[in-house]
Amino acid sequence: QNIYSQILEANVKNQKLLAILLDPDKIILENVTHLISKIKQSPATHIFIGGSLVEKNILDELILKIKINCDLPIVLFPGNPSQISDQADAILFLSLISGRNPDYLIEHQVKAAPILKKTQLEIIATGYMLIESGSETAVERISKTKPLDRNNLDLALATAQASEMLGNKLIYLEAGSGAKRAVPLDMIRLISKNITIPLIVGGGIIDLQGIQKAYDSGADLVVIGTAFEKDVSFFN
Ligand code: 1GP
Repeated sequence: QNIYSQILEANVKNQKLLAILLDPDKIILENVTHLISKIKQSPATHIFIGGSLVEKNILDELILKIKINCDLPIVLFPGNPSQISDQADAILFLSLISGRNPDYLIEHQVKAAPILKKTQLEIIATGYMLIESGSETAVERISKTKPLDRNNLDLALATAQASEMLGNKLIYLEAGSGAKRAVPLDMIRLISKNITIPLIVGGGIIDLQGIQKAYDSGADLVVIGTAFEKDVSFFN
Protein backbone atom coordinates (compact mmCIF):
# COMPACT_ATOMS: atom_id res chain seq x y z
CA GLN A 1 0.00 0.00 0.00
CA ASN A 2 1.45 3.36 -0.92
CA ILE A 3 1.83 6.29 1.37
CA TYR A 4 -0.66 8.56 -0.30
CA SER A 5 -3.37 5.87 -0.18
CA GLN A 6 -2.63 5.41 3.51
CA ILE A 7 -3.08 9.15 4.05
CA LEU A 8 -6.37 9.07 2.13
CA GLU A 9 -7.56 6.05 4.04
CA ALA A 10 -6.79 7.71 7.38
CA ASN A 11 -8.61 10.78 6.11
CA VAL A 12 -11.74 8.79 5.31
CA LYS A 13 -11.65 7.16 8.77
CA ASN A 14 -10.94 10.53 10.39
CA GLN A 15 -7.72 9.17 11.89
CA LYS A 16 -5.30 12.00 12.49
CA LEU A 17 -1.67 11.73 11.39
CA LEU A 18 1.49 13.14 12.88
CA ALA A 19 4.86 13.67 11.22
CA ILE A 20 8.07 14.38 13.06
CA LEU A 21 10.34 16.52 10.91
CA LEU A 22 14.05 15.80 11.07
CA ASP A 23 16.42 18.35 9.59
CA PRO A 24 19.63 16.55 8.51
CA ASP A 25 21.66 19.69 9.28
CA LYS A 26 20.64 19.52 12.92
CA ILE A 27 21.18 15.82 13.43
CA ILE A 28 24.23 14.07 14.76
CA LEU A 29 24.28 10.59 13.26
CA GLU A 30 25.48 9.04 16.51
CA ASN A 31 22.28 10.24 18.20
CA VAL A 32 19.90 8.75 15.67
CA THR A 33 19.26 5.51 17.54
CA HIS A 34 18.17 7.42 20.65
CA LEU A 35 16.10 9.79 18.52
CA ILE A 36 14.34 6.88 16.88
CA SER A 37 13.57 5.21 20.20
CA LYS A 38 11.88 8.47 21.24
CA ILE A 39 9.97 8.67 17.94
CA LYS A 40 8.76 5.12 18.47
CA GLN A 41 7.38 6.08 21.89
CA SER A 42 5.52 9.01 20.31
CA PRO A 43 2.25 9.01 18.36
CA ALA A 44 4.15 9.79 15.12
CA THR A 45 2.82 8.10 12.01
CA HIS A 46 5.40 9.51 9.58
CA ILE A 47 8.94 10.82 9.56
CA PHE A 48 9.55 13.81 7.32
CA ILE A 49 13.12 14.64 6.38
CA GLY A 50 14.25 17.97 5.03
CA GLY A 51 15.13 21.56 5.69
CA SER A 52 15.35 24.84 3.85
CA LEU A 53 19.06 24.49 3.35
CA VAL A 54 20.50 21.07 3.93
CA GLU A 55 24.26 21.41 3.79
CA LYS A 56 25.34 18.13 5.31
CA ASN A 57 25.54 15.30 2.83
CA ILE A 58 24.23 12.65 5.18
CA LEU A 59 20.77 12.02 3.78
CA ASP A 60 21.27 8.42 2.61
CA GLU A 61 23.15 7.43 5.72
CA LEU A 62 20.59 9.07 7.99
CA ILE A 63 17.66 7.35 6.30
CA LEU A 64 19.36 3.95 6.33
CA LYS A 65 20.04 4.35 10.03
CA ILE A 66 16.42 5.25 10.71
CA LYS A 67 15.18 2.28 8.69
CA ILE A 68 17.20 -0.22 10.68
CA ASN A 69 15.30 0.75 13.80
CA CYS A 70 11.94 2.00 12.63
CA ASP A 71 9.13 1.04 10.25
CA LEU A 72 7.45 4.41 9.93
CA PRO A 73 7.19 5.74 6.39
CA ILE A 74 9.97 8.19 5.55
CA VAL A 75 8.90 11.12 3.43
CA LEU A 76 11.29 13.64 1.94
CA PHE A 77 10.29 17.25 2.45
CA PRO A 78 12.97 18.93 0.35
CA GLY A 79 14.06 22.55 0.26
CA ASN A 80 15.71 21.98 -3.12
CA PRO A 81 16.55 19.21 -5.61
CA SER A 82 19.78 18.27 -3.83
CA GLN A 83 17.69 16.77 -1.03
CA ILE A 84 16.62 13.63 -2.84
CA SER A 85 17.43 10.16 -1.59
CA ASP A 86 16.30 6.90 -3.09
CA GLN A 87 16.39 5.42 0.41
CA ALA A 88 13.22 7.25 1.45
CA ASP A 89 9.72 5.97 0.68
CA ALA A 90 8.15 9.07 -0.80
CA ILE A 91 8.74 12.72 -1.56
CA LEU A 92 6.47 15.71 -1.18
CA PHE A 93 6.89 17.25 -4.63
CA LEU A 94 6.29 20.79 -3.54
CA SER A 95 5.19 23.91 -5.39
CA LEU A 96 5.40 27.03 -3.29
CA ILE A 97 2.05 28.32 -4.50
CA SER A 98 1.77 31.15 -1.98
CA GLY A 99 4.76 32.81 -3.65
CA ARG A 100 5.53 34.12 -7.08
CA ASN A 101 9.11 32.97 -7.45
CA PRO A 102 9.29 30.79 -10.59
CA ASP A 103 12.25 28.88 -9.15
CA TYR A 104 9.98 27.38 -6.50
CA LEU A 105 6.97 27.03 -8.80
CA ILE A 106 8.66 25.15 -11.65
CA GLU A 107 12.45 25.55 -11.97
CA HIS A 108 13.46 23.27 -9.10
CA GLN A 109 10.81 20.77 -10.17
CA VAL A 110 12.27 20.64 -13.71
CA LYS A 111 15.72 20.01 -12.24
CA ALA A 112 14.39 17.34 -9.91
CA ALA A 113 12.29 15.41 -12.45
CA PRO A 114 15.11 13.49 -14.20
CA ILE A 115 16.66 12.64 -10.82
CA LEU A 116 13.32 11.42 -9.46
CA LYS A 117 12.70 9.32 -12.58
CA LYS A 118 15.71 7.22 -11.63
CA THR A 119 14.39 6.51 -8.14
CA GLN A 120 11.61 4.33 -6.74
CA LEU A 121 10.25 7.20 -4.67
CA GLU A 122 6.52 7.74 -4.54
CA ILE A 123 5.93 11.28 -5.77
CA ILE A 124 3.22 13.20 -3.97
CA ALA A 125 2.40 16.55 -5.59
CA THR A 126 1.87 19.05 -2.81
CA GLY A 127 0.69 22.64 -2.88
CA TYR A 128 2.85 24.36 -0.29
CA MET A 129 1.52 27.58 1.23
CA LEU A 130 3.61 29.79 3.44
CA ILE A 131 1.49 31.78 5.88
CA GLU A 132 2.69 34.93 7.61
CA SER A 133 3.70 34.12 11.18
CA GLY A 134 4.95 37.27 12.85
CA SER A 135 8.53 37.42 11.64
CA GLU A 136 10.64 36.29 8.71
CA THR A 137 11.17 32.53 8.55
CA ALA A 138 13.85 30.50 6.76
CA VAL A 139 11.39 29.49 4.02
CA GLU A 140 10.64 33.14 3.30
CA ARG A 141 14.30 34.13 3.32
CA ILE A 142 15.56 31.28 1.18
CA SER A 143 12.69 31.12 -1.28
CA LYS A 144 12.56 34.92 -1.56
CA THR A 145 8.78 34.79 -1.50
CA LYS A 146 6.24 36.68 0.57
CA PRO A 147 4.03 34.61 2.85
CA LEU A 148 0.26 34.97 2.55
CA ASP A 149 -1.40 37.47 4.84
CA ARG A 150 -2.67 35.44 7.82
CA ASN A 151 -5.86 37.52 7.91
CA ASN A 152 -6.71 37.19 4.24
CA LEU A 153 -8.72 34.00 4.42
CA ASP A 154 -10.30 34.46 0.99
CA LEU A 155 -6.93 34.61 -0.72
CA ALA A 156 -5.65 31.62 1.24
CA LEU A 157 -8.73 29.60 0.31
CA ALA A 158 -8.53 30.57 -3.37
CA THR A 159 -4.84 29.60 -3.38
CA ALA A 160 -5.57 26.20 -1.85
CA GLN A 161 -8.45 25.58 -4.23
CA ALA A 162 -6.39 26.59 -7.28
CA SER A 163 -3.71 24.21 -6.08
CA GLU A 164 -6.20 21.35 -5.86
CA MET A 165 -7.54 22.21 -9.33
CA LEU A 166 -3.98 22.06 -10.65
CA GLY A 167 -3.86 18.45 -9.52
CA ASN A 168 -1.96 18.64 -6.26
CA LYS A 169 -2.76 15.75 -3.93
CA LEU A 170 -2.06 17.49 -0.64
CA ILE A 171 -2.12 21.04 0.66
CA TYR A 172 0.53 21.99 3.22
CA LEU A 173 -0.18 25.11 5.30
CA GLU A 174 3.19 26.21 6.63
CA ALA A 175 3.92 28.92 9.18
CA GLY A 176 7.66 28.18 8.88
CA SER A 177 9.94 26.18 11.13
CA GLY A 178 10.20 27.79 14.55
CA ALA A 179 7.49 30.31 13.62
CA LYS A 180 6.34 32.71 16.32
CA ARG A 181 2.71 32.04 15.46
CA ALA A 182 1.23 28.88 13.99
CA VAL A 183 -1.23 28.87 11.08
CA PRO A 184 -4.50 30.52 12.23
CA LEU A 185 -7.15 27.99 13.20
CA ASP A 186 -9.88 29.77 11.24
CA MET A 187 -7.74 29.43 8.11
CA ILE A 188 -7.28 25.69 8.74
CA ARG A 189 -11.03 25.37 9.30
CA LEU A 190 -12.04 27.25 6.15
CA ILE A 191 -9.58 25.49 3.87
CA SER A 192 -10.19 22.00 5.22
CA LYS A 193 -13.93 22.42 4.68
CA ASN A 194 -13.52 23.61 1.12
CA ILE A 195 -10.97 21.26 -0.40
CA THR A 196 -11.32 17.54 -0.97
CA ILE A 197 -7.65 16.57 -0.57
CA PRO A 198 -5.89 16.01 2.77
CA LEU A 199 -4.50 19.01 4.64
CA ILE A 200 -1.08 19.16 6.30
CA VAL A 201 -0.38 21.87 8.87
CA GLY A 202 2.97 22.75 10.40
CA GLY A 203 5.23 25.45 11.75
CA GLY A 204 5.27 26.99 15.20
CA ILE A 205 3.22 24.32 16.94
CA ILE A 206 4.91 23.95 20.30
CA ASP A 207 2.62 21.96 22.54
CA LEU A 208 0.18 19.05 22.51
CA GLN A 209 -2.80 21.40 22.77
CA GLY A 210 -1.58 23.15 19.62
CA ILE A 211 -1.58 19.83 17.80
CA GLN A 212 -5.08 19.00 19.04
CA LYS A 213 -6.40 22.42 18.06
CA ALA A 214 -5.02 22.00 14.54
CA TYR A 215 -6.71 18.57 14.29
CA ASP A 216 -9.98 19.90 15.68
CA SER A 217 -9.89 22.68 13.09
CA GLY A 218 -9.50 20.20 10.25
CA ALA A 219 -5.79 19.38 9.84
CA ASP A 220 -5.34 15.77 8.72
CA LEU A 221 -1.62 15.63 9.39
CA VAL A 222 0.37 17.86 11.74
CA VAL A 223 4.13 18.35 11.40
CA ILE A 224 6.30 18.86 14.48
CA GLY A 225 9.94 19.85 14.03
CA THR A 226 11.41 22.36 16.47
CA ALA A 227 9.48 21.23 19.57
CA PHE A 228 10.81 17.68 19.19
CA GLU A 229 14.28 18.93 18.27
CA LYS A 230 14.40 20.93 21.50
CA ASP A 231 12.99 18.16 23.66
CA VAL A 232 12.96 14.58 22.40
CA SER A 233 10.65 13.69 25.28
CA PHE A 234 8.08 16.18 23.98
CA PHE A 235 5.47 13.45 23.48
CA ASN A 236 6.23 11.41 26.62
C1 1GP B 1 8.46 23.22 9.20
O1 1GP B 1 6.19 22.73 9.44
C2 1GP B 1 7.45 22.34 9.83
O2 1GP B 1 8.49 23.06 7.85
C3 1GP B 1 7.65 22.23 11.30
O3 1GP B 1 7.78 23.47 11.93
O4 1GP B 1 9.83 23.32 13.33
O5 1GP B 1 8.04 24.95 13.90
O6 1GP B 1 7.68 22.51 14.25
P1 1GP B 1 8.36 23.56 13.45
